[in-house]
Amino acid sequence: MAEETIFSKIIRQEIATPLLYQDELVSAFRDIYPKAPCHILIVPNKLIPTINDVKEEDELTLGRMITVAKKLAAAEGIAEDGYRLIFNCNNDGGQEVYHIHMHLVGGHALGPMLSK
Ligand code: DGP
Repeated sequence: MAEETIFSKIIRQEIATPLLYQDELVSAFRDIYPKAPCHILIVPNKLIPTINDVKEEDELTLGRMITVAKKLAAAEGIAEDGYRLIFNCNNDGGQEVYHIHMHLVGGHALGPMLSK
């Protein structure tokens, strides 16, 4: 059994992080350490520790994460200028919270995709 993270508590609203979106599959809330003017995390309600743990049965949830990202980008007013969607996986990918999440970042030009 994978261990729950702080994200499960946010999803269940056991801690007071405002939700920007929630449905039966996914939730979204602002990143606590924003790396850009807009930095939102879109997470499956179900605990999936890493992208390596994704199963075919999760495809609907993963697709929903993208359609929710699209809607939130429009709501944030950054859709036309553009934004970036990021999944980090495990140590080399820089993953810190082991409950998969898609970062929606934008609000200014983000520059090169990777930097060290
Ligand atoms: P990653 O490195 O991809 O695992 O990103 C984890 C992100 O989660 C990081 O940008 C900071 C954010 N984060 C960690 N703890 C919390 C929290 O308690 N609340 C919120 N809103 N964001 C958090």
